[in-house]
Amino acid sequence: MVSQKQLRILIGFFLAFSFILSSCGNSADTTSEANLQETLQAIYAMDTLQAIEAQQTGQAVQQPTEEPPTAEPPTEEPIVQEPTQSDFPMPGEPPEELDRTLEDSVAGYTGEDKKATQGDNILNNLYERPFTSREMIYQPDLDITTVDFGPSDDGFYYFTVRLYGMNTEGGGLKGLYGIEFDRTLTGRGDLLVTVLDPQKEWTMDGVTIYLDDNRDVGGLKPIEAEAGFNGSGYDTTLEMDADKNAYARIDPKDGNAVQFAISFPLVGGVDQFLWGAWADNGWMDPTRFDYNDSMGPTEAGSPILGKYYPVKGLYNLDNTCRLPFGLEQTGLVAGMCKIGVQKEECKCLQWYTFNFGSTSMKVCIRKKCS
Ligand SMILES: [Ca+2]
Ligand SMILES: [Ca+2]
Ligand SMILES: [Ca+2]
Repeated sequence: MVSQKQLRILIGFFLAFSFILSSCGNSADTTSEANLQETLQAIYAMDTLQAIEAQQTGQAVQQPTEEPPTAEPPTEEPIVQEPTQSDFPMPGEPPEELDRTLEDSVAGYTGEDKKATQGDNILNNLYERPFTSREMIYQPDLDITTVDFGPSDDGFYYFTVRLYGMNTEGGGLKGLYGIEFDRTLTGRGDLLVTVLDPQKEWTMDGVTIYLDDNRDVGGLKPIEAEAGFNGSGYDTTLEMDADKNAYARIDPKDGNAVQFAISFPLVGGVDQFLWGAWADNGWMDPTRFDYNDSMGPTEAGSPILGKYYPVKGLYNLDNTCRLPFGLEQTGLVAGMCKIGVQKEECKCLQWYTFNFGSTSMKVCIRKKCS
């Protein structure tokens, strides 16, 4: 192929030659018209070359995008190794030997009759109302029947919250389920671990840890109703880390039960606390705890036949009283279960010391009561 440079020289030479011929004036056989035609063709050829060059120039501008990427290494950014869930200790199976099993009232026995007969006392923040508002349609996946509890030597407290049945529309457990702790033994809840949409395997997905920075859960008188108290309830959520974490799942042996594994360090360096359970598909709003400080019985209604029946403003809700761990069940602390009070003496058979950071804590994981 003729290069651009060679083509340019040829055309230039042709132009010069044409000019000489046309300027001789003695070309008897060559008409000036023919010379003019040749000159025009040469100019046309030059224009075409310029057009090609212009086009190639344009392509040259675009070429960088078609060139292969430079071999320069990408700028190296410092890699921050964030601990991931896979780095955290995972729960195993709940201990075979439980510390306690809490038995809640069961609205399911009279659910079809659109009522509960016991276990609901809004004045004491105790609920047994797994019913829709006003229509009183029973919700089995919100009716807690029992809660198994036991600490394990893998560093987790295990809870199994058993419900009366699955959701009547599509199955599964559709509520917000939670375990609430009172670690100051005052009736004031101070730690709430909830799960929404529990999965088949242990996971932190859907699990939220609530704290109460300004300690106003329960208002001025925890557990006792103070309708109109305008507090912030559980106002903070805690980001989990390798020590302080919680997992949830559906009990692999019972599709009607949700399980929690809550790490010892999350509960904190305490070996005494009260715990209770929640099932909620109504307000689902821990910033309004205690719920009976947000709404009184007239507005909230009641599942028990009487003056306040039926359930109205506070609905689709069940909870339990609280059982003690590491202390005697006197029934004297607000919120502590008054039924099933343990009168026997208990002795710890096996202690477990759990170290995290510079802190260590001792938990009785096996006891014998006489
Ligand atoms: Ca209850
Ligand atoms: Ca119940
Ligand atoms: Ca209160």
